[in-house]
Amino acid sequence: MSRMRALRPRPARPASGAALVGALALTTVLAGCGGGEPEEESSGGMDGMSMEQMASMNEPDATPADEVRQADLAAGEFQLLDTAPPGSDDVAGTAWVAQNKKGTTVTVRLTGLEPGEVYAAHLHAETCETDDGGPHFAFEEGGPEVPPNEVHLGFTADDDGTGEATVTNDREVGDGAPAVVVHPADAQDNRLACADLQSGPGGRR
Ligand SMILES: [Cu+2]
Repeated sequence: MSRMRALRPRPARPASGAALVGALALTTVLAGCGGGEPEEESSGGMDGMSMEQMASMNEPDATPADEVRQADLAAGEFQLLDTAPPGSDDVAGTAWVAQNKKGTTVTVRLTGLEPGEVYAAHLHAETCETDDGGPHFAFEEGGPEVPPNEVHLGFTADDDGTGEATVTNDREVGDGAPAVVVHPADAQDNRLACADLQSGPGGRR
């Protein structure tokens, strides 16, 4: 089966100004979430990242995971976690992970978010049932806790409370990342929702 067409770019979809800025910033921002030095964590965001930097962990022109051809697709519905901040009851959404020889694409889409709020999402190494997803997935454990060794997404919720992000990584995560967790970017410990990834009925398509 040919995989040549996998991850072929599609025509750019309409993107918000913020998303475009984010795409430009992505090439220079590789700082990430989790495991930062304590003195850096006090500055608000993770590892001293600004909200803008976190919102830039997004490739709005990339083919979303659920549209990647010739890939193994897994998906999961987000479930609210007990650690979700008050007022999050309407949050719902889906995470998709597509993998093929060219690597991994992750897409999250959510509704019921706080308009204008910045969110982060990561691939996690445990299922939602186990410590709400456990630690971040890392290609090399003990390596840098930032992309490309981890898979981080960031986005700003639209006026209607919807949010979407897609990121790509040139390695396959295999079955090492069973869950995707969403956090408010300014409150990483308040895990908002978790999605257990299940392989789709169609498998590779
Ligand atoms: Cu996370």
